[in-house]
Amino acid sequence: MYRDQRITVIIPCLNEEQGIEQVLRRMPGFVDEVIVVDNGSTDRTSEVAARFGAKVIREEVRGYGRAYKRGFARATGDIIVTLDGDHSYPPDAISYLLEAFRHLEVDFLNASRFPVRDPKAMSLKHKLGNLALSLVMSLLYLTWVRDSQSGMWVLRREILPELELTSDGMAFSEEIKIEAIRHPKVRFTEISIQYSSRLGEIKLNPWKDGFYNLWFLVRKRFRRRRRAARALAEATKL
Ligand SMILES: Nc1nc2c(ncn2[C@@H]2O[C@H](COP(=O)(O)OP(=O)(O)OP(=O)(O)O)[C@@H](O)[C@H]2O)c(=O)[nH]1
Ligand SMILES: [Mg+2]
Repeated sequence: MYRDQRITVIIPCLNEEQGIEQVLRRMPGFVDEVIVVDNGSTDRTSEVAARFGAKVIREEVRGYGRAYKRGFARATGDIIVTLDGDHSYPPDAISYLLEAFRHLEVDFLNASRFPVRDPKAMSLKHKLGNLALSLVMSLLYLTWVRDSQSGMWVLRREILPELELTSDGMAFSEEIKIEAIRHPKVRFTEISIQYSSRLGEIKLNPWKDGFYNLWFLVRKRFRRRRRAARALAEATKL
């Protein structure tokens, strides 16, 4: 419990036996529920996560978005906090994020990895890719988002049914932010955290995921519009 709110932490994992142990070791005591979504790992991720007190659920179909959707369906807390299983996001920043979430009176808080202080944490290629994606997203959706690809968020569980989450892959991270930004009743903001280099092997495919995420941003922006335009055309037909 954190200030009368039940806290659920959700961690999607694909072969993160090294990272998940460190993440769970550093999990603050006030967290009520830790859900590790094992996305078909072939290593000891599930055993390690269970040994360190997490509720382990499996999602056999691969995909970052798939894993989150499975985890969200099982979460019971009032507030959900997310992070990767690779120990790149700081579990000890959870109290700081929850305090900011409360003080800023928001429903969705994005933890930005920028500015990156540890030079080893992110390659120049990833920095530029992240910058490009965040710039495009900010322009398309008319809200300044410094880190559209961050995997650490704090959100109120009750907003989830309001969000239209279609992506099963890496684009899920930007999609959940877009949905939060566009929803008239969801208050969105962003603050910085410290990002470190991951443990274990990277699962992201930088070029493929990067270009796909760019395409997804644009498609989502105009698809809705087309639907809205069609609805307007229908409505004005008479
Ligand atoms: N890419 C990918 N990640 C998955 C999948 N299922 C779960 N994950 C987890 O989602 C998190 C994000 O993947 P990462 O490889 O860390 O991607 P990233 O954070 O963009 O890249 P890093 O900067 O290397 O951490 C990790 O905890 C993965 O284990 C999946 O099907 N694909
Ligand atoms: Mg990661």
